[in-house]
Amino acid sequence: MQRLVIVSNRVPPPSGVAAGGLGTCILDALQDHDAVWFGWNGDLVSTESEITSACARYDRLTQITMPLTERDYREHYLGFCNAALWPVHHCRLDLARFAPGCIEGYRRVNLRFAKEVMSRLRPDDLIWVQDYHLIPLGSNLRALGARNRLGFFLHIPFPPPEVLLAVPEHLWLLNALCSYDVVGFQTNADRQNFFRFACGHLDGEPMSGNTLRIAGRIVTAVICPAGIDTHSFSEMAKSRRAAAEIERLRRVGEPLINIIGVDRLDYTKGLPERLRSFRRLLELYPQNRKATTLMQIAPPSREDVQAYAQIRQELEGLCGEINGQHGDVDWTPVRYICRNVAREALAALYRGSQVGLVTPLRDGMNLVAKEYVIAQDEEDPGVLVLSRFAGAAEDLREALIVNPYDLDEVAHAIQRAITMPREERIERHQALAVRVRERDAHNWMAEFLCALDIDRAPALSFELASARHRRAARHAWMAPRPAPAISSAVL
Ligand code: GDG
Repeated sequence: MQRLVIVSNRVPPPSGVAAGGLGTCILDALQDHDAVWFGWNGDLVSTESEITSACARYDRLTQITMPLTERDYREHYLGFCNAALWPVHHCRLDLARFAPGCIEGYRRVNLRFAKEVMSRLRPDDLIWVQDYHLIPLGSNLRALGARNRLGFFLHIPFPPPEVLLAVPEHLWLLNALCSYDVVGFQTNADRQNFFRFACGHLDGEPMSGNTLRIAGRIVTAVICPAGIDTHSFSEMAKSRRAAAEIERLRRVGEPLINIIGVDRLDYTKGLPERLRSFRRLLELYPQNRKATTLMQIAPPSREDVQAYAQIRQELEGLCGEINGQHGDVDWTPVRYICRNVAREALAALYRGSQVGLVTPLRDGMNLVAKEYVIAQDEEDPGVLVLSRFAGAAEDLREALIVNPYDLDEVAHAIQRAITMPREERIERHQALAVRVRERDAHNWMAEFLCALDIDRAPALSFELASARHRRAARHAWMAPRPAPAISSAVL
């Protein structure tokens, strides 16, 4: 049987406890599929000779993982991936650091991963590489002799070419990206930027619709927005445990109105700007004092990168300032939680909050926006306030779309959300929920694999559509709602 082989930098435990969009999306999408997942296990060793791979089976998923060396972690993970590529892709050239030697670490880890994958590859395996950490993996596999179909998905934005040109060896990197058969992007804007780079700076030649001829090869560029497993998440939000959690919050919490933000602690997520907007809300609409609380959950990530330590300090300073300036003995305006919260609790918090505040300065997609929508009570839903710079804004047009840099605009939007009549909330929520269900994690995977597996695309579409029906049926007894719409792209 043909296998799906996924390769990502980090492989999270299948319990899905890690806070991060890539892990959430893949674990949700793989629920109905046999797959092999390669990647880093999160451990570090001192020397390359200590690296050995381990294989673990969990139901239908096989994970093959390896440690990195401390040097790999410094040069590849922190140095090139997170201090160079991440800021560049999020248009933060001011934060990008191109330390000498780091790109060598990136090449080294990609080659090692490629050799490990190659040693276990079967001729008909479909290979799907994930995200910016592993762009050269495909060309390494080709050089090692792989003839398999190779796909790559970019979870983060593809920046305008003018920005990407700042990366040393950008031509090598982008040529490597073009060695995949299929490259997937979150949004139309990302794909356009990719085409602009490939045609303007490489010798790419656009062909029909979504394909490109480059260096004698054909590359297909598809748009597959990442999503979540909407069934399980909505069940989680409606569970008795969630209801008890919401009840408990109501008892301990003084305010009537809750605003929620959930983000990895990352400078791309616009957290200081969000807090300043909340402070503007209290200044512009003082009736919210003692009536409204912003709960911000921000589990720390990449703490070894300097820019992340700085953003944490800034955020903590701002929380203290706002609470000191506006709080009272019986009211804490900002509740800030700087650690990982259980996914069930998150679902309950979303459901118990009247406003979902998702205001990144730039984001590939943003799954929190989708989780917030799906967790709502359909009869009395909350309102999503969403940054125009999140990939999710391309689809979720019925949210209140804001410019996160404009503090007053965000404050007015929060006030509008708080005072929005119930009929308008229901109308907006219904439209949003349809879109989130259509663009769920299963659809994300189905659309990509259909583009990748050209020979089996019709059969694969049928299998994936059947899996969706089975899943819908499995959940039907718990969810009195009609089964979700099945996108025509899958059928
Ligand atoms: C990348 C792209 C793209 C957060 N805090 C906790 C927690 N989370 C979960 C959320 C959500 C996920 O982490 C975050 O996903 P995002 O999509 O918002 O962001 P990134 O991690 O930056 O993900 C992004 C994504 O990949 C997928 O393609 O959307 O643009 O940057 O699922 O719920 N989960 C738990 N506790 C927390 O405290 N359990």
